[in-house]
Amino acid sequence: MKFSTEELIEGIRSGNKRLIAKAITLVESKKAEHRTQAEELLKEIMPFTGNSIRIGITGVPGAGKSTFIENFGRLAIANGKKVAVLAIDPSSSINKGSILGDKTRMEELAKEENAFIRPSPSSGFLGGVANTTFETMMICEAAGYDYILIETVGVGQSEVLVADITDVFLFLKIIGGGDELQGIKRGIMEMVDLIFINKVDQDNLQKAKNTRLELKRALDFIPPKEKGWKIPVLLGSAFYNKGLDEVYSTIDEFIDLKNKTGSFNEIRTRQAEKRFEYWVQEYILAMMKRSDSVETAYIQHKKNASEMVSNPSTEAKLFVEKFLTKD
Ligand SMILES: Nc1nc2c(ncn2[C@@H]2O[C@H](COP(=O)(O)OP(=O)(O)OP(=O)(O)O)[C@@H](O)[C@H]2O)c(=O)[nH]1
Ligand SMILES: [Mg+2]
Repeated sequence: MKFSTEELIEGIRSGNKRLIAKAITLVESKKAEHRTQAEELLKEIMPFTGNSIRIGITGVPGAGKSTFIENFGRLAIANGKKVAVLAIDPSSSINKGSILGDKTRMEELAKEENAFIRPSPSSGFLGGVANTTFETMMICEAAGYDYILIETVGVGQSEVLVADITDVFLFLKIIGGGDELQGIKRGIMEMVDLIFINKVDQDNLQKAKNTRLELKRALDFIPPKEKGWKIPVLLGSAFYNKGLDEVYSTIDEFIDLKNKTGSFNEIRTRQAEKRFEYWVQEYILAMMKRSDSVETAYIQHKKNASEMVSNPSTEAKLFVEKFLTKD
């Protein structure tokens, strides 16, 4: 990294987008020397983090997530806020490059001085890049962004990851996509705080209302995630900018409620604990693999596991016990 930690911090604090991007690239790196600098940087910016509203947006491919983010982001900016957009994209290593970059550039939002758009890491975390969206978010907060909007890409795993680092989880639904397909499974519904039925116009308004009714009935069977919060189902159009102001004010209400009950901080505490656990595993493995004999053993045990010489859990235990002895 040709920039010093001080230069990067100065850049972040002064809102220099080029240096913000450099800092993000640094925390995304798994190289040992980069990790050392990344931790230095994260330590220094810590006092300036925590002040944003973190929003996760999910929905099937084509539901309108990027379109929603573009227009919702512009609405927030019109309200005097600064907006950062991130994406979690476990499939990007397969698709070569980010979906945000390829499909929807969020051209209008990208023009805004008070917007920062970061496409997903160039190779998905499943391919070995660390899962660093949380750390990226810290950098954006230190740079003064008030709203962090995170688009999930790909179904399943990325949703859990996003729900684990956000304050609000928004589900974008389109009419007639088939409930199963759209994740109306208990799993997803239990993560959701707010539902927006998208692509609603005069022609399908009645259908949208019926869908809302069905959703509300389904939600009655799901234990509330947040005490005192009945998951709102809103209708509108991300593309034609309809109903987004209602989403905006509903999110405000939700955050107010969470602050009143104390769950806002409680949940963030638990999320930070999870991040700690994640990084303990990352660092233990990284440090162990620094030695050649450990690396060799790791490869051997992994091979044994993959060839089913013995159970993967057995191989994992054998590997760890070789280097970490009990007291
Ligand atoms: N008619 C109509 N079209 C919309 C609306 N919102 C989004 N679209 C269109 O739906 C298509 C998909 O929108 P995206 O915003 O790219 O959807 P996405 O959920 O981000 O898709 P992926 O990133 O591929 O998962 C685009 O052609 C949008 O213009 C809407 O409210 N009404
Ligand atoms: Mg998209």
